[in-house]
Amino acid sequence: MRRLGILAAFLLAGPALAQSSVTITKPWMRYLLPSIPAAGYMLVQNSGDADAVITGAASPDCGTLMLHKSTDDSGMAMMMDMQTITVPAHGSVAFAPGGYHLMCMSPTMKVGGHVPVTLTLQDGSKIPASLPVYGAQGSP
Ligand SMILES: [Cu+2]
Repeated sequence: MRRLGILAAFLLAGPALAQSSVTITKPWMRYLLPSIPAAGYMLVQNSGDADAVITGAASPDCGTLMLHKSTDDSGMAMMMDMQTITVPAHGSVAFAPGGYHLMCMSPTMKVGGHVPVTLTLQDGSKIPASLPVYGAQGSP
C-alpha cells in the first residue's frame, strides 16, 4: 500500500516534476561564517534534446540565493550576477570554485549539515538538490 501511495503522489505531481531532463550531481556548499555568503557548487546535466535554462535558485537556509559567476580579470577576482545560466542539450554546466556558483547571501547552516536547494528552469520545472556543507577547505 505504501509503495502505491508514493507512486500515486508522483503521478499526481504532474509533468513539471516528473519530466525534467535535468539532474544534479556532486553538490556541496562552502560555508565560513554566518556573516559571509556561502557558495554552492554542483554539476548540472541535461539529458534532453533542448537547452535547459536555469532562471533562479532558492533555499530556506540562504535568505536570497543568487546565480553568480566568478571571473578573474587580470588578477582581480570579481563576481557577476547571472540572470540565466543555460545548460546545453546533452551537455552540462559545472558550478565550481572560480566559475559559476550559487551565492547564499544569509547562510543559516553548519558544517556537516545539508542545505536544501531548488533550481527553477525557464519551463517552470523545479530541480531539487541537497547540498552537504563543508568548511573553508571545501569538498574532500
Ligand atoms: Cu558569488
